[in-house]
Amino acid sequence: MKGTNTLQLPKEHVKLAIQKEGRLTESTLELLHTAGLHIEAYKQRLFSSCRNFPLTVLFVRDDDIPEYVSEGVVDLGIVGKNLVVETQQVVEELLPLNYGHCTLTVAIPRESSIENIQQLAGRKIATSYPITTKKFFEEQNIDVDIITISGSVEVTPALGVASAIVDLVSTGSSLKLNDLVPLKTVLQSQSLLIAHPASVQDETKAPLIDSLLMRFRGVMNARSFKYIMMNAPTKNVPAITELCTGLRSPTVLPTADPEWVAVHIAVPEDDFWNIIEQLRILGSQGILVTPIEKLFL
Ligand code: PRT
Ligand code: ZN
Repeated sequence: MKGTNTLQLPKEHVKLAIQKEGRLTESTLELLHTAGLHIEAYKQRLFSSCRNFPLTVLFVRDDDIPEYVSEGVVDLGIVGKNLVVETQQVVEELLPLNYGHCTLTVAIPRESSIENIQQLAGRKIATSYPITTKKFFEEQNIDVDIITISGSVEVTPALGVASAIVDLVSTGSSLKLNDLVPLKTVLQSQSLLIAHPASVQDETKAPLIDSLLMRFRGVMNARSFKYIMMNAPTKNVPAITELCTGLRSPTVLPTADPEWVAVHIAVPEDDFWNIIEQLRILGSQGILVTPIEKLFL
């Protein structure tokens, strides 16, 4: 699109597949909503159009998302990395979305005499992730007998079906409940935005995908920073500036008292408490913390 046509919306929509009902659904819908994408009510529907962006959202089972994306049925998908790896579909991983965190883990009964994965050689391993599990043990040169189970993998050791399992773990309470303990991590997973490789090259779709990426990054950056306003002794501004990593220097504003300034900074959520402590040591007062709605770096 050029010149006077730039306001004209492209006819083609970008299609995004998300999980219809499950662990990723709520966070995914929240991400879309916070990114300013208004999706119509979806409960009974296969797909829904976005009111204010040329985007159509498809609601499907998460297992089908990697294949839909690799086949180009949809341009984009949001799905756990665990399924991207397991399904071995060719997709582009555009952006980790920082929710749906879990680990694919080898776990054994608490009472088991097994102490390391080498001792699993020749044993039966139950999993819903046979491909990832096979690859993992092959890479370690350990010959195991993999049994594919579609659900409730964690009960198989108690039933005598397997000596160990490979399953997703987040809080670990399911392992505990079944008297299992983790032995080794196979894969760290979180939800990912994935794309059909040709869609990111397509001249109509690529700018729309870029625009969605920019919005998602804006939401994610905002979540990982907090905005802090405070009064600080003027003499400590250099030390306060040093504390502030990641984003550009703090904004420093004069106050009626030349010995004091007002300082505004964005600090990373991960380091937030440490920075607050340091700011207090540096004599800052009236520290006001606010969430950031969107942040474009
Ligand atoms: O119906 P559909 O096929 O769409 O959904 P599903 O039932 O196959 O998937 P769902 O909704 O259970 O999970 C969707 C995605 O969430 C997974 O593919 C992972 O990427 C991610 N995820 C994050 C998890 C977990 N955490 C998780 N804990 N998926 C499954 N679990 C299981 C775990 O295996 C255990 O059985 O949840 C149970 C509780 O785990 P703990 O460790 O919290 O006790
Ligand atoms: Zn599934």
